[in-house]
Amino acid sequence: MTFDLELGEMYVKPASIEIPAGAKLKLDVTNTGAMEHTLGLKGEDPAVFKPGESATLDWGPIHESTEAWCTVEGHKDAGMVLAIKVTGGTAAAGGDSGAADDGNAEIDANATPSAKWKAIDPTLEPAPAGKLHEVELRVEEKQAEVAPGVTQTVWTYNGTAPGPTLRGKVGDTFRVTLINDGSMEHSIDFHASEVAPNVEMRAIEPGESLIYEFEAKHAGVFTYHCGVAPMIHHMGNGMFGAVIVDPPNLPKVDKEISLVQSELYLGPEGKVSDLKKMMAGENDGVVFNGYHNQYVHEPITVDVGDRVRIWVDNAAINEPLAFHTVGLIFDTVWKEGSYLLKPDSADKGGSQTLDLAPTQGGFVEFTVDQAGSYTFVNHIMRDLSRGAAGLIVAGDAPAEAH
Ligand SMILES: [Cu+2]
Repeated sequence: MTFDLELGEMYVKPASIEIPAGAKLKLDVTNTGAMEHTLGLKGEDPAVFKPGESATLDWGPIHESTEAWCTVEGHKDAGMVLAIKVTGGTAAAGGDSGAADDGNAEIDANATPSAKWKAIDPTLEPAPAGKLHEVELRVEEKQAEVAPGVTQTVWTYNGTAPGPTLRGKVGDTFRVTLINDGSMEHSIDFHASEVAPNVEMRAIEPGESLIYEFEAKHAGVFTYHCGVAPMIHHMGNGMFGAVIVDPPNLPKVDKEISLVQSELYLGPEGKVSDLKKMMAGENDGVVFNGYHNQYVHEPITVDVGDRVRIWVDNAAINEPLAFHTVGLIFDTVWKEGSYLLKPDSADKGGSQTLDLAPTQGGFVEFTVDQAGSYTFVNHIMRDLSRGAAGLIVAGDAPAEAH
C-alpha cells in the first residue's frame, strides 16, 4: 500500500496510518516545512528531506504495529511521529480500528473541529440582579467532542465541561439545586462556600437531588467540582466549573471573558477519560473551557480601544497555569481575593503573567490599543503545545497565532 505523507514543523501528516498485517508499505513523502526533516522506521536509516524535497520510501512488508519518526534532535518529542497500525493480525484481535496501541484516542493537532461543534461562548455577563441566585445544576453523563476528531464520555454539570460560570456579589446567596441524572453517585463542592462538607457536599444517588445553599462572604474566582471518590476521576472527567464573586467597586469594562483551564486524559474514543494517566500526571491536552485550542478554532473578538477583563480559574487536577497574552501587558491583576496590581499605581508597574495553582483564580485587565491578533496561552510551554492557547482578535485583523 502507498500513502502520501507530509512533513512540516513539527508534524507528520497524517499522524497515523493503518495497514493490513504483512502488506508492503510505501510512502510518498514531501517536506513542506522550512527546515530539514528525516523519516526512519523505528528511527533507523533515516531518509533526509530538505525543505521542498520529495521521495518515495519502500519499507517492505509490515507485520506488527510500529512507529517511524523524524530523527532530527527534538523533532520526535515535538510531535513528528508516524504511528503505523497493523490490522487483521493476531495482535489486533479485539482492538478498535483508529485507536492507538493502548486503545486510547489521540489528538491530531492539525485536525479541525467537526461541523456540528460549537465553541463555548467565553463572554461573561454581569452578575444577575438581586441578592438570591437560584441555580439548577443537573449532572449529565454525555458524549462531547473535546478535541478535533476526539469524542469522550464526560461527566458534566448542565451538559458542558466546564459547567456554567456562576456570578454574584459579596453578600449574595446562591441556592443551588443539584440533580443527579447520571448513572452513579455524584456531588458538588463549592470553594466559594463555608458550609459543613458532610452535609451539603454529600454524594447523592442517581435520581436524587439536594439543595446546596451558601452566602458568598468573600470575593474571588472559586472552583466548584464533584467530590465523589475517586475525586481525581470525577473532577478530571468534566465535573468542574467556576463561581465568580465580584469584589466591591469593580470598575465597568467593555468586555469580560471567562476562561477555565482543565486537562484531557483521553480514554478510548467515545469512552471516559483514563484514570491511570491522571494519577501519573500524563495528560494529552491542557485546554481552556474544555476544548483543545478552542479559541484558535473560534477566536474571541474585541474592538480596538476596548478595555478587557479576563477572569481565569484553574480547575485542572494537576497542572499549574501561567496565563499570558502575547503582545499585551496587564495593567491590573487580581488574584485570590486581592489586587496585585492597579493601573493608578505610582510605580507604573506592568504584569506579564498570572500564575495560578490548581483551584486558584483571578482576573487580569488590559486595553487593546492596536488592531491585531493576540494569542493568550498557558506559558508553561509543554501545555501551550498541548492545546492551551486561544486568540483575541481586535478590529479588522486576520486571525493568526503568534
Ligand atoms: Cu461525580
